[in-house]
Amino acid sequence: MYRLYTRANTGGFVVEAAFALAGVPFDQVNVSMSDPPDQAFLDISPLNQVPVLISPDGSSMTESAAICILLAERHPEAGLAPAPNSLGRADFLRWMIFMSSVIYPADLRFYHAHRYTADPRGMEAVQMAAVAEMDRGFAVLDAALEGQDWLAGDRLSLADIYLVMLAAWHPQVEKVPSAWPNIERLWAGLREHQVMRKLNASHAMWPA
Ligand SMILES: N[C@@H](CCC(=O)N[C@@H](CS)C(=O)NCC(=O)O)C(=O)O
Repeated sequence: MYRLYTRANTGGFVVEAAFALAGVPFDQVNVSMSDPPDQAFLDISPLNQVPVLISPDGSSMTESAAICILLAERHPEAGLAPAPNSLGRADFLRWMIFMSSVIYPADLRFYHAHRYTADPRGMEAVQMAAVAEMDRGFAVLDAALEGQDWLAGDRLSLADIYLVMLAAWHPQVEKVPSAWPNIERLWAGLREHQVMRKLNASHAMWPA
């Protein structure tokens, strides 16, 4: 059985969604932010971050996008991602990496600004630049969704859920509908999705 180290309102959200959509059982371990960090957890997550996936063979991995791609690959029957060699595959890989390497780190710079400057007076500037970078990324994704129901391929994939997760973390979330209407359209649909509703009940990513 898989084990997932996760926490409410974190990148564990999209991985939990993957398991739920695939109907794959997993052992959920809710990790609290501990200070100092727990050594046993650092052994599997050197940066003390969730999510962490432990596979049935005992191996562990971090990185939300990589975990999503792996689960989609291991459970192809669930259609968590466009199939390899299908038309949407390149978009799926492209946008998963884009989101995890451009927008997610900008969230970290906003929410952990003290890590990104040695000058406490610089924190506000770090946060402002982080929001600007998020906004640049969301504009690219909104344009990619123009005239399309889904970010990759012709059906819901983990890329769409990843995007909605990041949108929900935007520190100025109220601007999403007017700034990025295509993202808002996608999100509006997913708010009604049974699996998302159930997950949101425990993660409280957005108002129910
Ligand atoms: N690149 C990692 C980032 C994971 C990450 O930053 N997780 C956050 C929660 S959303 C965390 O555990 N933060 C605690 C910390 O950085 O101290 C991924 O995509 O999984």
